[in-house]
Amino acid sequence: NVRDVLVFRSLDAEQMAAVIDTMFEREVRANDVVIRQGDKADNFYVVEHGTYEARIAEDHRDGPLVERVVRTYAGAGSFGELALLYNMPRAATVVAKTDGVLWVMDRRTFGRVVRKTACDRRELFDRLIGSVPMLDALQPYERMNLSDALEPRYYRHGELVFGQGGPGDGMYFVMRGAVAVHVTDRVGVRARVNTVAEGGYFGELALITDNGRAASVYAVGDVKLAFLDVGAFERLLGPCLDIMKRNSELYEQQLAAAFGTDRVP
Ligand code: 1OR
Repeated sequence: NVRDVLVFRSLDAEQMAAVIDTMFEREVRANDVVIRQGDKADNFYVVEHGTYEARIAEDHRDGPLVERVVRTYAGAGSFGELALLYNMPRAATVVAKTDGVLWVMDRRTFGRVVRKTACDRRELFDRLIGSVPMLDALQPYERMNLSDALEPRYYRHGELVFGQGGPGDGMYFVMRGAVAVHVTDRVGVRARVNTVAEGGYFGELALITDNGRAASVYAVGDVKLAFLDVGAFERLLGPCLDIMKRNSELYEQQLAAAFGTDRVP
């Protein structure tokens, strides 16, 4: 569970070992309030067992204070990073819905080991995330989680990013340079069907359709990509699925333009 924590993704193996070493277990009972909105932050929590609810109290000027459930953690996930990363009061209340077990990291260790690398990574991907129109579908908090999960990857001109027919292990965003998309049809005719430039994305289709890669992708110039693995894709990009599906309808037209409508692979 600790290894799946998004905010730990930026740590190297040594830092990861140090993190695991300092964490301790805490048992909780159903209805325990683990975090109270507005409080000063003490700990960061990783779910080992149990179900937890994050709720945000909203001010309605006249009516009563209404608490809205914004997120449920069922046996997995982590919470309490926000206030520690940005030195703010707790943004939400987190309550245990069942008995459970949490892994706890205290504020000092979080500050010492996690904060700097996690903030650097968020900064690294901030501009990218702001420049991809599809990601407007995410809330600010969801966008932050996305930057924890992204991983920079570098390619030289002409280098293969992935080959047609290969497995769909994740998707990519273009941070610098561009990529060329090539398709080979059944009789072996090969055509360049598309170019994806800065701010664009590719490799999502195999994740949506569960088929292999529909095309080969090559770097054009020196290229920097941000890779999102399929697990994080499924956890984080739900709100963008419809947009990706709609956009993928354009691929049919690109294929038709490259191969002719009667010979689409
Ligand atoms: P914290 O340290 O502020 C409360 O303590 C925790 O609840 C917070 O870190 C997050 O780990 C977690 N907005 C803010 N915090 C959230 C949210 C959230 N969901 C979970 N937490 N959302 C935005 C609501 C407008 C929900 C997004 C799905």
